[in-house]
Amino acid sequence: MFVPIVPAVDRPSLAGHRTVRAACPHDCPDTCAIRVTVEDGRAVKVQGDPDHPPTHGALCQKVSRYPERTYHAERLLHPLRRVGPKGSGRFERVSWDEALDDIAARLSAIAARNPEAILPYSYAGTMGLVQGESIAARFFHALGASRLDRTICASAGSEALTLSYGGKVGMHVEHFAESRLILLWGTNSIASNLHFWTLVQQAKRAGAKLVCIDPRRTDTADKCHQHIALLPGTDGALALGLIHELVCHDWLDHDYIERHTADWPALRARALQWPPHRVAEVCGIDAETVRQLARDYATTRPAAIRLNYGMQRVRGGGNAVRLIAALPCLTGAWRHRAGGLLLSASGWFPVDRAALQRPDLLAGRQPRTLNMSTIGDDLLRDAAPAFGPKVEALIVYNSNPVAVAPESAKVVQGFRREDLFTVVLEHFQTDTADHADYVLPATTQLEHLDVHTSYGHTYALLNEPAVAPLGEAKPNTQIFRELAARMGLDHPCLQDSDEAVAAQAFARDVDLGALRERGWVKLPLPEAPFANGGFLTPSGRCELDAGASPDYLPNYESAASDPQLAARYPLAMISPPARNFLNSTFVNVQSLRDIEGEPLLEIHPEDAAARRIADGQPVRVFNDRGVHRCTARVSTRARPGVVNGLGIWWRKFGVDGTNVNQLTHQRLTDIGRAPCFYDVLVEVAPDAPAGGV
Ligand SMILES: Nc1nc2c(c(=O)[nH]1)N[C@H]1C(S)=C(S)[C@@H](COP(=O)(O)OP(=O)(O)OC[C@H]3O[C@@H](n4cnc5c(=O)[nH]c(N)nc54)[C@H](O)[C@@H]3O)O[C@H]1N2
Ligand SMILES: Nc1nc2c(c(=O)[nH]1)N[C@H]1C(S)=C(S)[C@@H](COP(=O)(O)OP(=O)(O)OC[C@H]3O[C@@H](n4cnc5c(=O)[nH]c(N)nc54)[C@H](O)[C@@H]3O)O[C@H]1N2
Ligand SMILES: [Mo]
Repeated sequence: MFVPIVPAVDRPSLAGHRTVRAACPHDCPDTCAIRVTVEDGRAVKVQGDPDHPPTHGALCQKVSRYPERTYHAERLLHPLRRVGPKGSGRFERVSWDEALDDIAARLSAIAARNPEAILPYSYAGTMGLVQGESIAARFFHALGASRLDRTICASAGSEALTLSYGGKVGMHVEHFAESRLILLWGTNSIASNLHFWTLVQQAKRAGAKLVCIDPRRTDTADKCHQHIALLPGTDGALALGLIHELVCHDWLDHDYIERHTADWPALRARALQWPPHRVAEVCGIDAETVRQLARDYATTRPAAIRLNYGMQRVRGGGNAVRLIAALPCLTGAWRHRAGGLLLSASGWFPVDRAALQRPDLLAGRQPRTLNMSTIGDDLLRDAAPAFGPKVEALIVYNSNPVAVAPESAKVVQGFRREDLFTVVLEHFQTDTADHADYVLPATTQLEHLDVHTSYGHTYALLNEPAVAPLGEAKPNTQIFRELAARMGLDHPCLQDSDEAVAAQAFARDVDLGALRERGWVKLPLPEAPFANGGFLTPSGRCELDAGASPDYLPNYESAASDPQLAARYPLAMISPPARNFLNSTFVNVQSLRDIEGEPLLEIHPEDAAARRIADGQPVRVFNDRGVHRCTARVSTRARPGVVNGLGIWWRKFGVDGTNVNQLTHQRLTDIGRAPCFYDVLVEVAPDAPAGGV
């Protein structure tokens, strides 16, 4: 059990000076262990924990600015009530009692008619198990509110991996340092997984070859030995081509395939239809590149694949993950601890979700589930038998959907509905908070307790509160506890303290004593998890072809699927994260925004010349869903035929109050019902004469 919280002190206390153990809350695979220096009740510095192996004493540039973000002059410190029209961002200060009484009354009235008209909307603003889906989930379950399918980031890859391996599991990240070949597949590690990059450099120094597979020439691609700039959404075809070569050259580990996989003949037959020249045509690369990659992969031991979520944000993203996940089973790469694949490690953690979220509070009710990735359409839907009631109330926490959800024009239209009652728990006046009826100030990671897992390493972490809540801010948990009490939801678990919730988070294996003492604890797992098979599927084998049989699926928006659309909008657009933002978090931290500059669109010199676009020129990026204005960066970071709009800017910082999601759509991936942010066609045109503005 947890002892009551007294912020941990791990150094002899100078006058008013102490160090608190914390964890980075952000949606990033690194989940760093942090030490916070507190002087006279104020957090003055955050540093990476030198003892935590994945963090090894270093924080990224963004998170090293966490105090700047926390003490930001625009931090929300009091509850606010809307006074202007929806979306105007005009609010007045109110007391907590006024705000919570009114919110409770409004929600109770809706719940009395139909609780499913109330929808929670949350994602991973904090990845904490306590400030994420614990008391909040209990509150919505007790109400019988609509449920939310949390698909906006990773569900295509996660569900695909679960079909193949039985869970979101893979290599220990540390062992990449010993790999001899590393494929960085759909990931810009230097930007999005910096601590992994340190391990890659160790491997490189020891002689490993690094291959980056990414349509964009990222910083990461620049530092690898080889960069394969395939067209977005063609990874499944590349994987099939590699399997083709493994078969044709008999670079297969027959013993591993025989003992630890299922349905190999079906996958083998499909792959034989993908000779390198066909793959090359689909992917927009050379056939020789496919042959060489297959040879390198098959003949270098140990060979490891760092797959990341960048490549699954397309129609065929789930299938592509399954095809890539087959590779280390076919060559037996899993036999070595430095071989195999890592997409996510989160499935290794024994998180007790039922204890945290208490689905039993539904008491037999089965409210509908709405997909967060189609929030634009769903907010605009009327009541219908297949849909259920119109959404009348939306409670947003840990997310900024107006900026991050696809097809923003519809999302904004939905959020502007005068008959929608919206409550937003936030640190800042985001694009979403601008559309709230009430904005409630939430605490940051420095001000609340939490426990964390990671999707990029295998250590559980603790976050102790370092300082008292700023202003009148409250933890998400506290806000939901108080709302529950006001609404007469009286199950005792709705009043569990944060300490109690933290103690309920892990079912086993996590020694809370050690967590408290050191701030982190490594999970007890085998070093080479699938050296002898033992996948988490019911059969214990890697399911190569079960379920929806994996195949290459061209993008929704591509010449292959829709030639007429491709004729009008010939450029594919991807919108990967900017290095100095974390999705839309940190966009309002001036020092970081200064580094990113302004919303940019990278375009290849040939594509720019064909459109008379000069570097630095304002451009219009458009398709049938809208127009987004930004500045052209003419650069070979973009490959011909593909433009890169780095995200995710707040709309209100955009030239015309839009961001890249003005152009994205709400169609969903093959597996996992996820958005297809990188499966988009656009055209680009100058917005003003070159040299103008
Ligand atoms: N600095 C920073 N770090 C972050 C984030 C951030 O916003 N900023 N976001 C965090 C979050 S929420 C997540 S989910 C992770 C994401 O982590 P990753 O999945 O590693 O995401 P990215 O770094 O965006 O890598 C995506 C890369 O995939 C490339 N890509 C796009 N389409 C394709 C494709 O079809 N095929 C292939 N092979 N590559 C493609 C992009 O050009 C980009 O370089 O990062 C986390 N870390
Ligand atoms: N075009 C395009 N769109 C994308 C992506 C892309 O690559 N391209 N990436 C997608 C991905 S991978 C993801 S994960 C999503 C991310 O989408 P979101 O999960 O919405 O992430 P953020 O934009 O970082 O917004 C998180 C918000 O939570 C708030 N927050 C943080 N901690 C707390 C807390 O303790 N309490 C409360 N109440 N609030 C808190 C932060 O202030 C921030 O405004 O975006 C997706 N959207
Ligand atoms: Mo994400």
